[in-house]
Amino acid sequence: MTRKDLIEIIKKKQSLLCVGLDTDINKIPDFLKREFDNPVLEFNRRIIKATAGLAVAFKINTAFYESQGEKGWKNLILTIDMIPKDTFIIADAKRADIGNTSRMYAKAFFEKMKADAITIAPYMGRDSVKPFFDYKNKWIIILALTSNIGSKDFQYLTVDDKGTKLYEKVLKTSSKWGDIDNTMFVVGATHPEDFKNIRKIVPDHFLLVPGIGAQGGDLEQVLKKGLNSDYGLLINSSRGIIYASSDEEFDLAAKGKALELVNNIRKIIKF
Ligand code: OMP
Repeated sequence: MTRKDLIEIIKKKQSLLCVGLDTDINKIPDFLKREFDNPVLEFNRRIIKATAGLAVAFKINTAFYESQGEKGWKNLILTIDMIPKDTFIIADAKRADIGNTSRMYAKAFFEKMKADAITIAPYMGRDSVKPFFDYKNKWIIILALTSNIGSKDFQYLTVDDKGTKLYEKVLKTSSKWGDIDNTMFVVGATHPEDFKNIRKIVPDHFLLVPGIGAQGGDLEQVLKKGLNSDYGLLINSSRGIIYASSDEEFDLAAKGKALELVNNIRKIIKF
């Protein structure tokens, strides 16, 4: 998907929402497990159907599928097949390795799985990310400032005598590896105070922002400080949407939560 296509979808749906399909077999409604051979796929089917009109993107965290072995991997591919074409698909796999291996990861997620984007850990540097850029109209989403408490362990450490923080260095260096048409950055909504600074370093890139909902991130501050002239933000919520209810109408409850988030976005942005 191109940047132009993504912006068109944002305008059409009047939304920045990314729904996270972090589908945990232990958290889905019991009735699905009683009534369906493949309850995970049925859960995803209903969540996708209920929220696709509001979701610009779906983010599939591969851990929830890989943990289920062969069936999980199949469900990952079958889930992607169910997602409507006018939606950006993110494989949240947090990969990157020596170039020879990254080429195989790129093939797995961009060719076999047909994701539009993959999340990437930048620790191994340029050559570990380069193979992902060989795919036209595919996106690399680089971890910059993550939403978790442990983000403070390394990401705020200073790396030179000018006081540059590690996450700033990641943004400055890796933004030159690709361009605004194929690179995004992960910035957690739990760090609203850093968005202004991040926008000084990468004013034009899209940011994938997890941490809204279950992790308590600040949506209003993220929007006020993080928006750019092309919107430039995808706001992810996983548990806060997909586990809104465990009764038979869980999909309607998920749609309600998605709409609540989208309405909060629409209060601040005029599409
Ligand atoms: P919820 O907290 O349930 O909304 O889920 C957040 C999702 O975003 C999970 O799939 C996480 O793995 C992912 N995530 C973070 O929570 N924090 C980050 O810094 C980065 C990600 C990510 O790359 O998506």
